[in-house]
Amino acid sequence: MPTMMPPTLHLPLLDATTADLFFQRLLAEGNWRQYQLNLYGRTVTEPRLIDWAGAVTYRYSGRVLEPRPLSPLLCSLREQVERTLGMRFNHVLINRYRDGNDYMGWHRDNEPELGSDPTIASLSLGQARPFQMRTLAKTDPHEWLLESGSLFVMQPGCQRYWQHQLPKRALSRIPGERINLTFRQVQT
Ligand SMILES: O=C(O)CCC(=O)C(=O)O
Repeated sequence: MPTMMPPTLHLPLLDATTADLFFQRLLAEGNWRQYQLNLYGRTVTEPRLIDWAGAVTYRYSGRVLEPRPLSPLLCSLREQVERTLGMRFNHVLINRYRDGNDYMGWHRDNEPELGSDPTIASLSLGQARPFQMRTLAKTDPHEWLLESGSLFVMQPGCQRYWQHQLPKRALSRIPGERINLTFRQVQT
């Protein structure tokens, strides 16, 4: 068992009706793409769709995310997150998981552009999904259920000493769709 907890915050940000409204509007306005990844010489299709927006270029997972303006909807979400945390973010990466078959495996958000020890604020909309963190020594994971409208904050220390994942789950347990927005501050 891990002997400590990662430095995180988990709080409700939007009520269920507002979260559903934002979810439906983001589904409709997103510029959703499913990418191919080169994994140890094999081409694999990423098990989720992505979109993004931000003021600066962000090199993420082997690709270059060019600057794109935030829509009024994304600006409004960012403002609520920034006001709640008293922090600024200049990039949002948006992941869309169509059901329990879509996932994101163990990783850290440790691209050099994020600085040495970033804070990442993660807003969940739609289907509730478990989210896990484990130490770099791969100890037993801690798990949270990320409900629609909740904000999960990975504070400094999380990307340095911990990995996180959104695990795959049986369709019978996770039949619905989820959108996750991670607000980041990319260094310029
Ligand atoms: O969808 C999630 O909650 C996790 C997203 C994530 O791990 C990431 O964007 O790095």
